[in-house]
Amino acid sequence: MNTDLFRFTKSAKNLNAVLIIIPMVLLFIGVYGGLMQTLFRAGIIQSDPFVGGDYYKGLTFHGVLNAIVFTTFFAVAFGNALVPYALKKNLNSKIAWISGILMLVGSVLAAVVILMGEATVLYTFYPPLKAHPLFYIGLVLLVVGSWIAFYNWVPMYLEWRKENEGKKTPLSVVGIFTTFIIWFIATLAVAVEILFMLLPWSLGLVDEINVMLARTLFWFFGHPLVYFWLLPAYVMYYVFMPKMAGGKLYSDMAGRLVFMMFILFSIPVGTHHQYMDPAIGAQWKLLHGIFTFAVALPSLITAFTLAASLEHAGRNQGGKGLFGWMWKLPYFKKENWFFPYLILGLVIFIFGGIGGIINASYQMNTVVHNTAWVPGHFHLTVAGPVMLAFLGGSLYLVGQFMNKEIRLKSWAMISPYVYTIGLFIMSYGLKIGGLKGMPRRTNTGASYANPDSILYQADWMPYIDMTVIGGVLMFIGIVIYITSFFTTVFSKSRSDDEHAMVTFPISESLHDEPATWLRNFKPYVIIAIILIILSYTPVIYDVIQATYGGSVPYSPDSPVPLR
Ligand code: HAS
Repeated sequence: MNTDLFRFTKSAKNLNAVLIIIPMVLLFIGVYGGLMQTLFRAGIIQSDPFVGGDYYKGLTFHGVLNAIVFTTFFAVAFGNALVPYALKKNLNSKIAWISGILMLVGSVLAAVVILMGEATVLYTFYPPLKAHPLFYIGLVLLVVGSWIAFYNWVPMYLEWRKENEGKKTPLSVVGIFTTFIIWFIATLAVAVEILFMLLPWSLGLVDEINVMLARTLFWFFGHPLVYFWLLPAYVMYYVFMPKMAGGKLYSDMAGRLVFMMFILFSIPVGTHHQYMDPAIGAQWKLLHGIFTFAVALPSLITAFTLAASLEHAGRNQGGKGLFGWMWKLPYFKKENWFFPYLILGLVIFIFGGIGGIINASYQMNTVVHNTAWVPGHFHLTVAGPVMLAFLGGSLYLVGQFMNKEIRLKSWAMISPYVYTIGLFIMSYGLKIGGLKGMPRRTNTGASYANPDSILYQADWMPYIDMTVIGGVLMFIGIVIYITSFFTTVFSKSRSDDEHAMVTFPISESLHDEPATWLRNFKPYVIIAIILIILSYTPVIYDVIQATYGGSVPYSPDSPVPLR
């Protein structure tokens, strides 16, 4: 039997297809919202036909659908696919469907409430901006659904370990479990924020809310959230990409070390988003700053390991000299349409990562915080490597789970190039505009970009224009992708037995070190909990000490309280 193929049950295949297709529709609406943002900010349009004239409603819709809904669905579908595949065990479809349905109901609920204008709170849902209770309930359902998906994989893993004593857990499973261990710990804080603070306040059971405490709990969740986005992409880089490039993963141990380091350092860093917030002592901000530099280390290890893997692949194919191997990689091979999604994401991440390290440096942060530089940074991370890997991954998964041949492969291959060019132009505009003081989350269309306004800033105009050009190109890239995606979805299925099976391009490793000290999650989870307690206890203590009373609700469009 070919061990590269695995037969999923029909129910598991249908579920995974649904988990990819429905969020893809939502993503497309969210991406359209992104295009509207750039046009709004440039003053080109005054009103988005979909959300009316409300800039902040559009921004909330764009952020929640793209950054929270699409990513969570993809991570779950990816886990539902890779864990059973790598362990060669069947998914419990009933539990998986329960998780999927909860996620779907939650996301649709949140999206509808946003569209009704009842949850204009942006993707960070900071109080004192207040949403309708159903928005928070929608988010809770989405998160609980994703937890259930994770618990569904645990018995399979334990059973596999019992049957395969002494064997290394497949790297893909290590990566997926790392992603969801981080997600589970991080979402506990946001669950406390929602259940004990936001919901009672939104239901009118209490009048005021402690804004600083809510922000702190949010960022306890919010920074690890970025690694919840990034790690499925890392799984694709480590597990799929070397094989697609025609080589092997340079070091299996490096991959395992990277994932364990993320467990240790992803969480005790959230205060770097609050460097400019009062109520938290400078020494605790310094501690979180140090851990932030620690969490950049696994990405630096990744940069070298993947570069070595790609070099190995390029040399395998006859690449010579110092850089000759680079030209041997399959950048423009239609049959290898997935590779560009990964390699372009990596190139983008060089710049996204450098920006992150700048943000993490306290003094630099004072220059860039709350300016357009920050969206510049996060478009080079979550909208770059993460989005591209998830788009490539979604097309691959839908082909596998619906037994389809990928259609319009040249379109699928060209889309990430168009998107990446647009992304670089847009992010450059945001970053340089930010350095010149252009604020983030501000409806510049109505003010800064309007020559009749007293707030008009001629200095920012070239950069605002760059965001428009880049944003339009990114949108075109996505349209090209969506065309290939839905042409594939609606094409005729392949019915032969081999195509009813699922396969993934799993790379072998060049150096397959035993790395016995990296085989068990437990010690890393325990150390992570200790680091979290050490770093967050004084922060929470400071916040509670320094704040008293609370805030009544506000709306972003109105300077007066809602009541
Ligand atoms: Fe960040 C703000 C610091 C990574 C996302 N970040 C944000 C926000 C988001 C976000 C969404 O310290 C805004 C939140 C908001 O709404 O307010 N970030 C960092 C640091 C890293 C980092 C130190 N961020 C990410 C990732 C994200 C993300 C990943 C999403 C997925 N970030 C910050 C800070 C702030 C912040 C502050 C607060 C700013 C403020 O004031 O508001 C690090 O993890 C980055 C490490 C990365 C590297 C790069 C490694 C390079 C690789 C590529 C290798 C390339 C190869 C290709 C091999 C060191 C792996 C070779 C090419 C060939 C052709 C062969």
